[in-house]
Amino acid sequence: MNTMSSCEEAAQDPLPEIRRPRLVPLRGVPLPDIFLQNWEAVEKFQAKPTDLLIATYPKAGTTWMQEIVDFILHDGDPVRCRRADMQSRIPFLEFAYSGHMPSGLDLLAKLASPRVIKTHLPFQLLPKSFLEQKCKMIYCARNGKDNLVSFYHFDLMNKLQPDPGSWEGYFQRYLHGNVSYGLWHDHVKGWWESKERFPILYIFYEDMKEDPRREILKVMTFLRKELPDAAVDNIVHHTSFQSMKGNPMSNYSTVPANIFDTSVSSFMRKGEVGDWKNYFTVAQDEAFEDDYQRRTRGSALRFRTVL
Ligand code: PPS
Repeated sequence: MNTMSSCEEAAQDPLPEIRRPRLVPLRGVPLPDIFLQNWEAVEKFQAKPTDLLIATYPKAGTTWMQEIVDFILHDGDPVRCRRADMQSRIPFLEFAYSGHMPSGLDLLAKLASPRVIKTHLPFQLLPKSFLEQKCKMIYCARNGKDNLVSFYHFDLMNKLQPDPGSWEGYFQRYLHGNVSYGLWHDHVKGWWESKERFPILYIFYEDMKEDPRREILKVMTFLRKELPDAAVDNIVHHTSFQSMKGNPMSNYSTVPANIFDTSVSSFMRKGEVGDWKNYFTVAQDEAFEDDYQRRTRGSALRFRTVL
């Protein structure tokens, strides 16, 4: 089996300077223009009943959940989970970039079933076949404040996102939904409300931090997978922040340096709950809280911003 990832192959080419994308609204949701070139094919994507979807707003713990799911499906075996990098093991559905990287659809076409698929799409933009095929879906949500801080640092280092500019400017744009994938509140609420009608397991990043084993067991129950305690111990260990940070198959270090500039920030940055306190001013915290109360009024969805 060829274990060299698509990104490693790309990394052997000379590295051109990347022109950062612009955001273009798709049915009112801003997306990087590079993703839209493929949109028609994404929308027509034919899911299979055995596909499992992992959906998140960006920076909400996607990679962590991907690693947990991959470990569960491979019986807690770290060797099988190192077969390829994360982008190849669990492709990113709507990802498209012409600069020597395969699209999510290209990778999915080569993947054997049962496939696990990553998306950041808000529920209303999800290709309909996932619902028609009654695919299982796991949604991972993170409190909006830490999500914002993580997204800001990611946009600083990821050249396939628009330049985030100043912290204050980014803060305001996030609150107005003028960042990739739009308003965080709409995203987390859209998936929350859909879980009554579709097979969606809704998991919180903060719960995973509080008790990873408990949340891993929830995912196993949802996937109808039983494993011995020793395998679950292995999963808890290998999916910890420290383990994943040191694992090139899950820390995105295979992404070329002209795309992820890790001298600015690393993909596995801090992995904490409450880091927002190191960035929010008192005025920003008040503005966030006011906005949050207004936008989530009437919803039973609750987030913890500290543990
Ligand atoms: S992406 O690009 O949207 O797929 O990013 P995503 O994986 O959703 O989010 C990255 C943040 O998740 C943190 N992370 C983890 N935290 C705790 N434990 C584990 N195992 C873990 N793996 C990833 C990662 O550090 C990013 O958060 P920040 O706050 O920036 O550190």
